[in-house]
Amino acid sequence: MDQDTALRLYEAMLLTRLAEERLVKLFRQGQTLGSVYRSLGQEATACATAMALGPDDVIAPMIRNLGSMFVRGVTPEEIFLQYLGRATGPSGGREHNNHFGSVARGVIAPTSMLGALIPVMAGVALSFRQKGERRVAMTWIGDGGSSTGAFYEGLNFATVQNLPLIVVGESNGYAFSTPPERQMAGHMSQRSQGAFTLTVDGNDAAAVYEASAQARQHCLEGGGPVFLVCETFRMKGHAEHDDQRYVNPGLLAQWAARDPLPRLETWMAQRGWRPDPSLGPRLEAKLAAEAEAALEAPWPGTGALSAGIFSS
Ligand SMILES: Cc1ncc(C[n+]2csc(CCOP(=O)(O)OP(=O)(O)O)c2C)c(N)n1
Repeated sequence: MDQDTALRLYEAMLLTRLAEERLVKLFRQGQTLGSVYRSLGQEATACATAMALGPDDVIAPMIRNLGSMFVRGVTPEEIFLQYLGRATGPSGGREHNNHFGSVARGVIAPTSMLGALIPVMAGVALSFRQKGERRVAMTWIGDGGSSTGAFYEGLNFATVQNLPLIVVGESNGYAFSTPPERQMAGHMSQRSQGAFTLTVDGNDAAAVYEASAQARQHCLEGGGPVFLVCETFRMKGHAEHDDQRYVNPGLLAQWAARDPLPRLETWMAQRGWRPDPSLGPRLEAKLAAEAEAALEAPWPGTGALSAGIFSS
């Protein structure tokens, strides 16, 4: 990873953390329409994977991959409007959190149904192969989500068809309150069904970037899909309404010591690369202003109820 990429990656990860912190403030003020889903501690798994893609590649994020959307050019302003349910937000108040896509920026809308995006993205990858385009599709799945039928069907199809699909496995310790040993036999990395599999420290942004670049190359060379398993940890509850009392605090402390942001800073410092010290305060000020502006944005009118709905 070169200096420019490392600095951009650091900025995307910091932006993700600070934007989510701002969302938590809005949640505690009762402003968001639902709960807030954090990717605290998983910013490298979301951002460094997307950062290794080319501009024509397509992603389908899940709930802990807000950072991947920022990498593709989605703005915090859009995210605030969306969480606040405003008319000027990406889904006009019909959905909340990060549930919206942007075809122009190569983002397929996240969906709640765990695993469902894998067959969708296998289809996207199939279209690339049919058109002879050098592009890859990427999506993410949690350890819990890897126990769904859709995960198996999608990855199996991609393997049999030799498709340029990267499935990022987020091995992050819990699915709601269920640890992996209560819902799967063996380790997530054993669920690849013949796809080329890489396992990486998901909190080491440089390692995630290199593995993702390798995965992309593997796809572009016609090697078929890659299952890229990132070892990481969900540092918050399922969402802000969940106080994660079922997680051993010692485990959280162990993983806090592996926080991906300071680790990337150290990795960069070893190469003499340093982010601009004013970056954090600048991002915070911008996010605060954007959140304020989003609070002033209009609500959808009643006419929005029937907009976009087919009736005959
Ligand atoms: C098919 C399906 N089953 C159940 C759910 C309800 N559900 C939403 S999130 C979640 C846990 C997800 O855990 P995991 O995939 O490990 O991701 P994490 O939240 O740990 O990042 C469940 C069971 C769902 N959304 N979709």
